[in-house]
Amino acid sequence: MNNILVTGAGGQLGSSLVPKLRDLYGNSQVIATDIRQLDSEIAESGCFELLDATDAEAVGEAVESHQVGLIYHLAAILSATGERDPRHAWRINMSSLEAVLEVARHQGCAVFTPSSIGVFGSGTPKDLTPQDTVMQPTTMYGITKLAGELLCNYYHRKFGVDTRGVRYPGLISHGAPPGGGTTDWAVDIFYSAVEDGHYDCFLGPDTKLDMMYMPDAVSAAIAVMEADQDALEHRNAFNLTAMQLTPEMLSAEIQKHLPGFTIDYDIDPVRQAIADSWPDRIDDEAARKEWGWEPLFDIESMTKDMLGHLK
Ligand code: AKB
Repeated sequence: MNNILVTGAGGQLGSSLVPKLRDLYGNSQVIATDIRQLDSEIAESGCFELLDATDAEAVGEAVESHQVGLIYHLAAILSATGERDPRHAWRINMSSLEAVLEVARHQGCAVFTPSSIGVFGSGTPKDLTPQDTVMQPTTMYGITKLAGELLCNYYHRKFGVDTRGVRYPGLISHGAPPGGGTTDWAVDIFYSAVEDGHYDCFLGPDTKLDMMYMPDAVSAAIAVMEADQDALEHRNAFNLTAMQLTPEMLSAEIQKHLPGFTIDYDIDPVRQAIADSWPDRIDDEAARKEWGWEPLFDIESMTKDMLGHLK
């Protein structure tokens, strides 16, 4: 098998995906890359390289020298950070994807690119949001993710590149922290619960969003790339969800384990507006049908596991 290269390996998803890929395919088969030096296990358990994913020449050299056949392109600016500097978000998200796709086209690699529930916006049905529906994102992050889905479809149709991807909901994990997302509250709440017994949430108590526990997100990224090509109709933008959470629901679940835990609300209008523009619950039937997607974790099992790790 050809080797696998991961961009943004030190991020929230990459830091869980790389160890799993190394377990499955071997330490030396998985080349972890990031724009910054990592001092985590990822840098020590296999090959690690500094790589700016917006630099097509550097990506090309890394792919060629390591005989890479599959790129997991995870490097991206998330929704809340993207609103602070939208031009930067556009530049990083689009130029890195373009660089990776061009390299894949010339060197015959498959590409996994995570999209997001951030592609939805005003006019999208909020409950059981269909796979194919109105898409008018209001954030720069959502715009880049939607443009990315279309660009990946284009590279597949026009140049035959094997591009695939999923629309992730908010990801909950106890590894590397998320960096500047709107769904970060669902990670922060656990750390604050364990450290301080209290959390000040930046979204309102009833704000409902799709979420997923990291082990399911990692399995999905691997499963969609291993799926039979011929069975895939949607390729680059599979809706995926595992649970729908509000801050009130998750704090009640945490209180079952930590009865003294309290929550207050200190709403950030920017992130609240982003959350309000996203669906309450997306329909992931296409992923279930086309490549057998099925999450293992729900709110109860995820909360127990998270607290077990953090405590
Ligand atoms: C974010 O909040 O920006 C991300 C996402 C849902 O894509 N976690």
